[in-house]
Amino acid sequence: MKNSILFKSLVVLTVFTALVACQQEKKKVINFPTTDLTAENFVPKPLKIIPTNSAFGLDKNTIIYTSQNATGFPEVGEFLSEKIKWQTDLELAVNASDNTSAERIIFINQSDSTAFSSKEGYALHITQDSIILNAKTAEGAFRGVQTIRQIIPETSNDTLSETKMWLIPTGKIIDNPNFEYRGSMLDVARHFFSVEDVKKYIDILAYYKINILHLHLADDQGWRIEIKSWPKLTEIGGSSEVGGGPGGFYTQEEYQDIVAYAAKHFITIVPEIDMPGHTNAASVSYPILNGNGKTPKIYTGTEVGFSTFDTRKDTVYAFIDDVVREISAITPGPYFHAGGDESHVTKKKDFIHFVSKVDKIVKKYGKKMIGWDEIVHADIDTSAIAQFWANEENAKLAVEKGLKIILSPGKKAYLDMQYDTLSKHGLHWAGYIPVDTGYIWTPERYVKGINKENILGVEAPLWSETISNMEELEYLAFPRMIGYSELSWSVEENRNWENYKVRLGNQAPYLDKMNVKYYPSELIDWKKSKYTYKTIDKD
Ligand code: TNX
Repeated sequence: MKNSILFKSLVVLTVFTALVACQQEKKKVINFPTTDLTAENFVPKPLKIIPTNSAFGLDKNTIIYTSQNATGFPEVGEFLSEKIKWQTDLELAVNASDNTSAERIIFINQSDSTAFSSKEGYALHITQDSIILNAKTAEGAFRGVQTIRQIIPETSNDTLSETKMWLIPTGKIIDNPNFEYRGSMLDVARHFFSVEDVKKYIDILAYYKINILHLHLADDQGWRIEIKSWPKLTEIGGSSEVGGGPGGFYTQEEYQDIVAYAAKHFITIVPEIDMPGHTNAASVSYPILNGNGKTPKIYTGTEVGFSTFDTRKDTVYAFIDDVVREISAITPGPYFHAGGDESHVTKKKDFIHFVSKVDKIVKKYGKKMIGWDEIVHADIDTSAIAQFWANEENAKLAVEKGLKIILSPGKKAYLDMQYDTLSKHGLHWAGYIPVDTGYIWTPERYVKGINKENILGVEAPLWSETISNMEELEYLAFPRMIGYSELSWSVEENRNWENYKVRLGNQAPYLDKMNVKYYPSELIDWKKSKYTYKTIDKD
């Protein structure tokens, strides 16, 4: 009896040992180094990070799976695979049917969990075998994918196993944006920027979870979007820019290409036609629109405030109806920006009359009107949004009227302000904005009486009077734009300059690999990387 028990035990032990050996044969136990997920260089900083101190070894056998029937999820998986290839050269299969070789997986899962307070929220659970990204929508999954990209190290560890492994710290991340509108504006009117330039800007914005790109499409010096019913706008109005350069414009197809590219990155394009001031290029093309009593001429200087539409002419509103209709038809986002700033030669009562009428046209085409803070004086209802840039009284009035506010204070958030007196490009009418000044302010408390619930979000405008190519654009936009991403995504308790500046310095490898000529502010200890900026030859 005793013997038989012993025998049985021996058999069980042998089988068990064999099984374990078999398992180990299949899956080698790797001694991962101790990690700390909280010490990673995320920008913007996620809401909650809980480290578990081991590592997920991203290698060539990792497979990406996604919920397959949830809209947009497989595409987000493809996007991640493409970016992992760019970063590591690994070619990871997405939703492969043969999964026998998968030792580690990244699973992008649609989840209706009530824990996600917005459509952009997501949760990441990283263990030694899997990275599970849960999100309610593809948009949330896309934001989570940026977080994964940010924690893939620059170099692989080649000693732990026979395959190269990029070690990702394990733990949990729960994340959700602080503001729903997190934007940048690009002025393509003062100087024109090509579709390729705009796409590169979108690539970088998306990496930092920005979700709005506002395009300033018309100003005194140029009209940049084809309007089929008014062809001279681009023929004449598109032919000039500041300093006398060749200008340019987007055909409707090119604009749609930008919109689609932005949509793939879950970025909404906000088109702006600035009016009734800043309209010289439109009036040169069609002098009947002009209301300043002078003969319009092509303008390549940088003064503001001299132009206006004739606000009492029916033709002007027929024109605006066509422009808003054509642009709205090719803009899937909910907003149309109608400008409204610095209309110094429009009488106040005419301005009020004009903005109220334009608001109705914008609504007729299914969009919400955004305007610079001056629009608050018009008779508009609470669906309009005021973009605060200079006048606090206007912003307060907007809040009293029940409008939401986009914060773009010139002194803090204007990307075209110089860093200091030595800056190569930029203006300084609102002051100098070194990298710390641009980051150290609290949108939630910037204007007394304007609280979190009144604020739709933060936008950093890049006006282009002093910049005419990508290198110059990058000099002003980066690194400051990265700080605005944190100011708009991360909650106040998670924002801290001393902590941020270290994470910012560690963005250098990404920016270098993206060939971004950022301003190497001396306030930041920039991490050395193996990539250096390459000048791109333009013909
Ligand atoms: C003010 S901000 C402007 C722009 C200029 C910018 C230069 C705003 C609504 N108007 O027309 O380009 O300053 O910083």
